Amino acid sequence: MPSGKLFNCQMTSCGELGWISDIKGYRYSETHPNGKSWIPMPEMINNLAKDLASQIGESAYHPQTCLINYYQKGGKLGLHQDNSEKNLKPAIISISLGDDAIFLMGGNKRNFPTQEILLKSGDILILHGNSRLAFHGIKKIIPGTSSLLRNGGRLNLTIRQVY
Ligand code: MD6
Ligand code: FE
Repeated sequence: MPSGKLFNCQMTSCGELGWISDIKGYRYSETHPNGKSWIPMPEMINNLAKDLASQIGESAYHPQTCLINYYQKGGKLGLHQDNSEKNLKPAIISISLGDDAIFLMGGNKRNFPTQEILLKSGDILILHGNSRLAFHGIKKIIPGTSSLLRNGGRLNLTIRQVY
């Protein structure tokens, strides 16, 4: 994180861009910090995202990157707003896999009340329209609630159109 602290989850990306974070801040980059291109976004993820976007009226959606978060026991993600995208209009589409998580859904200001939402493996959550810039986070992971992932934990895929 820009503060120098580490995230309480592991992150990488696939697609033409990837989301990175360091002392200089949060941004999208065409390359991994190791200098290599990100691996391509799997066609199945790309097609699923376009199909979901069209169901919420975003028929021109271009999935440019998928941020991959992996949480193990004790993993969490503080309340944040997804605002590193150059174009803040397109939806962000999230797919949860593996262990259950308690997602916190807030409002458009950090101090607005939050609501807990249980996200289970296979759940899709979309931030769009008025909720696109809502504050949200992961309060906790509930270990041992899914046998999908061989080594346990929770994977979250968030598909984004950046430009
Ligand atoms: C997670 N998700 O579910 C974290 N961001 O692990 C997010 O931060 C998120 O689910 C934007 C849109 C949907 C999300
Ligand atoms: Fe987010």
